[in-house]
This record gives sequence, structure tokens and C-alpha cells, in this order.
Amino acid sequence: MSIRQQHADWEANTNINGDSQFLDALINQQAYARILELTAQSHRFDKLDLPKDLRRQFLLLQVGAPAAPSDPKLLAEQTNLAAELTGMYGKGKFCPTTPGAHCMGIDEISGRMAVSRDPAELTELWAGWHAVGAPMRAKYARFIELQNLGAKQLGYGDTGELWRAGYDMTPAEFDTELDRAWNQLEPLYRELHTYVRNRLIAKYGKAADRADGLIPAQLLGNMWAQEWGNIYDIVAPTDPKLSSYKPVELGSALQKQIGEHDQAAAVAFAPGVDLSSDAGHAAHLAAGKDMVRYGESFFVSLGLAPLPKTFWERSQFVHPRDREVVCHASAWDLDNIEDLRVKMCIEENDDYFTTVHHELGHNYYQRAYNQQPFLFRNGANDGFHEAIGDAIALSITPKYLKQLGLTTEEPPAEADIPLQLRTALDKVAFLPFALALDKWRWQVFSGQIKPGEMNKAWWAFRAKYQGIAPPVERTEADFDAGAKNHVPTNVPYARYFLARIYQFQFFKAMCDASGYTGPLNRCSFYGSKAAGAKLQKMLEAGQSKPWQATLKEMTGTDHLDAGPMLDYFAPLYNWLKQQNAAAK
Ligand code: X8Z
Ligand code: ZN
Repeated sequence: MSIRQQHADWEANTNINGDSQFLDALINQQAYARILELTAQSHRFDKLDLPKDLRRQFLLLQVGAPAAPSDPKLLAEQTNLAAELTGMYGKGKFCPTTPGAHCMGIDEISGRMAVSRDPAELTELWAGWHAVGAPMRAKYARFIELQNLGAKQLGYGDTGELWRAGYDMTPAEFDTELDRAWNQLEPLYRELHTYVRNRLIAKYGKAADRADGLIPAQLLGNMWAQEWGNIYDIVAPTDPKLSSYKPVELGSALQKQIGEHDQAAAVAFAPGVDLSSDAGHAAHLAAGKDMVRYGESFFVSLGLAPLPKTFWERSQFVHPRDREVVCHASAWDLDNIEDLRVKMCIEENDDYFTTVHHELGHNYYQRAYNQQPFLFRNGANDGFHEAIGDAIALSITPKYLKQLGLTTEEPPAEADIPLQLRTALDKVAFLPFALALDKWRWQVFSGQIKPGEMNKAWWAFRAKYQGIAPPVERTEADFDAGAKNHVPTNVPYARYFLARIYQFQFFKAMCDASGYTGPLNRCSFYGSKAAGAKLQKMLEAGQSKPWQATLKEMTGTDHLDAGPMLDYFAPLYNWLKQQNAAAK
């Protein structure tokens, strides 16, 4: 992306208003028009025998072209719609009708869904938030239409095909690859689903027990039922031999440690403090920065350089008090060199601790490839970009948390099953969500799903892949996909499916490099310069070669491979099968 686009996008995301949206749409319109021109011109060289690097840069220019019509009026309409949909999501709120209740944004609602165990409240939160989608419906349908016009001009059947063309293989091959990986992992997911469903029925009774075997989506601790780790307490093993493991209460441990080490931040955790006061907000910000320091210190322990001073000055760490922002976490490199930033609304809890590592993975990647030619300044593919920080975060083991002083105990080897279960709730449960989202979107793009059946199809995919159902009746007046950030903001999602698998491949490679030989789920390569050197080498390559070559150098394998993930969870898989057989 060009530098001016990044600045305009940054402004529209961190200060949502009519003016920032107007300027963002305008700049994107100008940039797209220019890229489309250059892309069209580049085809003059298609038949020419070019040096390999140059040939690849032309290819990346062409598959990276925006799906946008070249007609200036239509292009303007599209970029305006894009800015508007992003703004609608960012400003989205649920205002409960209960007297005295205040309006809540998605981050506050998510915090409550993580801890509430009251099915009626969960349903209310779920339905309240999903209402943000409905007004997007018609706008989204038009947005799809316009993008498809652009994709066709570029020579693709539809925009989904263009999205799937960016993987150094044909779109059809890419489809097959995803299905192959899912086939490898689906048996594990099915056991997890059955086990969790049984435990939810034990906890909630009828509220969880649907005759069709689907799990009600509001009961899984997450608005989109995409990661289930927040309900670990409900599904934890009851066998006394296994209950020696209690997950670290990371939120309170972090608050305690930050409060003890940082006077400026301590105020944020004082009882009754008003975070909207000057002192409260300053402390909240200081605590947010401290959260990010944990992530940075992991990368530094591997031998990578600390983040630049400007990162700490220019990032948005917590929700500003005076304006609307898109809270959904993202990582930025505004000058494509060293102006790195994150945009987050950090709270001191488990989920954000992981997200901090995820985002910094993006920033470290961006900085590492900044010596490459412009068109190579990208992840080997987008799944790589999403997997770096997650591969690091897999090293957040109890042993690592003990090293940091965030827990005092390291659970014994018998606790492997509970540990793996806690991880699987986030990692394995996510796979069919990611797949369902883009399989749905690809069919919306291709026209297989008509505008009048978008919601019905959304739930058909969610039932088929995730095995979940909405808590209340849905109709075509609803647009539930719009309640998930990446749909209105138009970010492709297959990347996260890839990343969930690649991260175990990377993790294993870095564990091996660090000299670790024990069970994979207990490995932490914190402090390993050898693991860091390996990582840095992959990051520096950016998109300069086909990802298969980059992956091969890193892991010895040249394809998406569920093997390391399956190895990681093998003991859990057996245990789940036993539990489910016994429950029959
Ligand atoms: O969107 C994200 C990151 C930013 S790229 C916070 N993730 C996906 C999501 O939240 O849906 C990370 C995991 C999946
Ligand atoms: Zn990401």
C-alpha cells in the first residue's frame, strides 16, 4: 500500500468521522486508479523474458491489484462504501433497554461474554451486537457488485477468485489445499465439539441441548464462537488426577505485576478509579504500554531489535476518550520502513496478552522485510503474516509465565491434557470458523449465494463447518456476517485458517532450532538466539520468493502441513475420544 493510503486509513480508523472517511475514500480512490493503470500497462511485458525477480514483481503487482472498477464514478462509490462500512462497524454499539444500562462497544461486550454464565444475558449480548449488521446489508451487496466489476476487468471470474490467486498456485489448487488440511483436522475438531457440547449440556441443561446436535453460538465465550478458551472452566476435566492444572489467571496476574512495577500504571487498577478522568486515562495508557512491553521483550530475547521510539509515541494502545475508533486490533507500518504502530484498545486480560504478541509479529515482519523492493515488502503469503506472532505466543507456557513471575507453579506432566484442552479451545475451535467465513464470502462473490439469501447461507456454513446455531431466529432482514469485523472491513479470512496451521509448523521449527527435545506443547523458545536467527531470516525474505520455498527453508516442508498441529494435540485427541465414548 502507498504511504498516503496508510496515513489516510490510519486516520479513518483512529478518528472515525465524516471528514476522515471522506479523505480516506478519496485517497484510496486515487491510489486504486493509479494502480489499475500501472497493472494494465504491466501486461505489455507478459510475454517478455525477464529476470526472475522482475518477473515476480510484475506478477505480484497483477495479483495484488484492487478489485475495483476503473470507471471513476463507480470507483468513488466503492471507496466511499468501504469507508462507510468500516465506520459503521467501528461505531457499532449495543444499548440494552434495562434502565440505567449504558451503551457498549464490541470490546466491552466481548469482555462480558467471556465471563457471563447466564444464558439469558449471553443471548441478549449476542443479539444486541448482531443488530449492527442489519443496516449494512444492502450496502454490502452493492459493495460486492462493484468489487466484482473490478475483478472482471482484471480478468478474473469474480473477486473471490482474485483473492485466491495470491498463493503461488491456481485458485482451484488453493481451494483443494484448504480442504485437504481441513480433512486432516476435522476428526480432532469433531471430538472437541462433541466433548464441549456434552459439558455445556451438563452445565446449562436444555439451553444447550438442541435436537439437531448444534451448539448454541452464544454459549462458547466469544461473540463469533471462533475461540472457546474463555469457557475452559465449564469444560475442564473433572477427573481428580487431571485437575491439578488450573490455568493461570493471567488478567489478575498481569494487573498485579504491572501495578507493582509501574507506579504510573498502578492507578488504573485502584478500586473505584474513573478511567475517563485525566489521571485514570493516563494510568490506563501506561498499563496498556506495559502489556505491549511483554510482547516486545519476547522478540528481544530472541535477538531481534527493540521497537523504535516512534512506535511508543504514535501507536493507539487504549481507547481514546474523545473520539470513535475501530478497536479491532491491527498492526501498521506507515512509511513501509520503520514507522511501526499498533492500533488496539488494550485491557489487561488473557485475550489481549495473546493479541499483543500477534500484532507485534506483524510489526517485526514489516520491519524485517523493509530492505526488499517495494513489491516484496509483504508476508511470504498472508497466512505467514498472521502466523508469526501466534507462533511466538505458543511459547507462553506455564514455564515461561513462571520465568516472568506471572505464576509461581509449573504444573506437573500429568497436567498435559488440561493444558492442551485449554489451547485447543482457542486453536482447534477456530479452524472451521475461518473456513466457513471465507467459503461463504467466496460464494457471495461468485453469485452462488444470492443477495436475498446471504444470511441463510451464512448460518448454513456455520452449521456445516462449526456445528453451531444462532440463539434466536434469524431472517434475511439480518446480516450477521456484518457483525464480524473482517466482513465490513473487507479483510480476507482464509489467511487465518492457514496461519492456525503454519504457526505449529513455525513453532516446531523454532523449538527444534532452540535445541528443545521434549513434548511440543511444553516447548518455549524464549531467549533462544538460534530460534530468533531462523525466524529473522524468514521474515527478511518477505515475499521475494514463492512461499513454498520460504517455508521449506524454515521448516523443511514446502506445503501447508497439519502434521505438527496434530502431533501437538495427539494426547488430547485420544483423551477426547475416550471421554466421548464413555459419555455415549
Ligand atoms: O483479526 C485478527 C487480528 C488482527 S489481524 C487481531 N485476528 C482474527 C480475528 O480476530 O478474527 C487474529 C485471530 C483471528
Ligand atoms: Zn493479524
